Amino acid sequence: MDYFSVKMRSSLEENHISGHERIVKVSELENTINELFKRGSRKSFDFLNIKIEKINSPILFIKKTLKIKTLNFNNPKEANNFALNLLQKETGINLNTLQKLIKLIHTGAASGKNMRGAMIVNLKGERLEKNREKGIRTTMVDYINREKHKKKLIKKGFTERTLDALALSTKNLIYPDIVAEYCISDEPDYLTGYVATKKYYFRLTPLKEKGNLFGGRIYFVKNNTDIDKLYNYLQNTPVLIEDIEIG
Ligand code: PML
Repeated sequence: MDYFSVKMRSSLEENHISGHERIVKVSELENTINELFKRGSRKSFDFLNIKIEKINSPILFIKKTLKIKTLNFNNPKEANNFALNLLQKETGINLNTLQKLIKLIHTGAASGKNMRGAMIVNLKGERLEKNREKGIRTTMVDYINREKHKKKLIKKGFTERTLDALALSTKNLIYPDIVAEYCISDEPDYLTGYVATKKYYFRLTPLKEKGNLFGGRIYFVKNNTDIDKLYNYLQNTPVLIEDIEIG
């Protein structure tokens, strides 16, 4: 069966406003384009681009996402302490180094601005991304029957952001060299973030302070990770997920 990648991005005065992508069958193209247009035009824009490309490389079909576990805390400090201890256990990186990396995400990791993509950190705590302002973006991932999964998640109190972040982190964590991920949203009122491990997607609330405009992701990778292969996988390998696992 033929699948197409559909990517939308919009901007205003060259500042990014909105971006989203899907992988769909030809029969779903028209609805998807309309949906992405609606999404991209919710806020003022002076540029909106929708790119449609047939996928020619083999698609990796994944049966289930990481298992979702939701944990609530009294404040971001408590949630981040949980995240730090979990990451320390998963990566072996000392707490002090982890704390510094996480602080960067909360305060603007690209010279005081948000990085566009994720930071890559090896198990010695060293940053490996090719460009520290841009970072790396995971793309080419979606669900089969996205609408069905979206409805299921929303009914259970999750959000569309959960749906997208869960797909992205599932693609990340099935890659053998990625050990864990840390994420907070750059949306100032979206306080739920997550730590993903090989098995779980730990949703942590609140992981950031209300009103904070900063956000981003850190991918923790093994020390001998081949960076070119990692970039190629994250950006170019199409992944379709069949089902969602709620713990
Ligand atoms: C969740 O609700 O599960 C956390 C989603 C984090 C979204 C990060 C983003 O805005 O991209």
